[in-house]
Formats: sequence, structure tokens, C-alpha cells
Amino acid sequence: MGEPGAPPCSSHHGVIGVCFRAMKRLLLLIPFAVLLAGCGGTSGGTGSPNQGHLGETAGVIGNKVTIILQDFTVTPAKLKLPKPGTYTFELHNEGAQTHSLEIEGNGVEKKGPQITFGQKGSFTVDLKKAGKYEMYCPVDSHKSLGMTGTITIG
Ligand SMILES: [Cu+2]
Repeated sequence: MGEPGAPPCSSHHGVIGVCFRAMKRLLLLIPFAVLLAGCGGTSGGTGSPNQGHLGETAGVIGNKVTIILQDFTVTPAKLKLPKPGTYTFELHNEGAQTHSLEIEGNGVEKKGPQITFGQKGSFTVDLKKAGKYEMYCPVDSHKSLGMTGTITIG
């Protein structure tokens, strides 16, 4: 017995207090969980691999190539183009960082505009030769962080 640290009533109250706080925290977490679940499929690799967070779809339609840039990926990482020609690359930045795209190979070296989150920018590249080209983000060390890909033509 002796002397308890706190009277029973207060200790009981304390337990409820903790419980309530935990529940409140849980409720606060729920919207985040829903947000993450809604977004997770696009970056996690499940679902459509070329679908961006903002509803863009990466890929080729005619001579227009849509590229999605994120922290730190280029989508699609393996781009195939049917034949040599002039292509317009439209970049969509869905990452928090500023990104761009540079295309190199077969005598070509062309850099796209630098764009910030939620923005898009386009540039045109003359890809006259069939073969392999390299593409990467030229901003800071993003290339070494994973922002690279290849373009194969023909
Ligand atoms: Cu980048």
C-alpha cells in the first residue's frame, strides 16, 4: 500500500486521456493513408507503369513523346520509337525538384527546358539515325540518382 503516486481517480482519467490522444492521432493519419493509397499505384510500379500522378500518360503518339519526370525517375525509362524522324518531347514534371531532359547519341545532343513541379515544357529533337540514344536529367546529379533512360529507334 504505502502512498500511491496518484489517486486512483486521476490515474483512471489519465488512461482515457492517452487512449483518446492515440485515437485522435489515428484519425489524423487516415487522410494521409488514403492519399498514399491513391497515389501509390503510380509510383510503386503496380497498375499502369506509364501513368503519372497528375493524370498524364507517358508514351508515344505519332511524333509526340510524353515523358514524365519524377524524383528521380524518367518514365518511360525504355522508350522505343518506330522510325527516325523529328520528335517533339513533352516533359511533365511530377517531382518536387526541378527537372529537365537531355538526349544524347548518334551525334545528337539536345537539352530540353528546365521545369518545376506541375509544369510541362516541350522541345523538338531531330533523331535522324536508327539506333540507341541516351536520355537523362541534366539537373544537378539527378542522372546518378536514377533519372536515366534509353531511346531505341528502329
Ligand atoms: Cu531531375
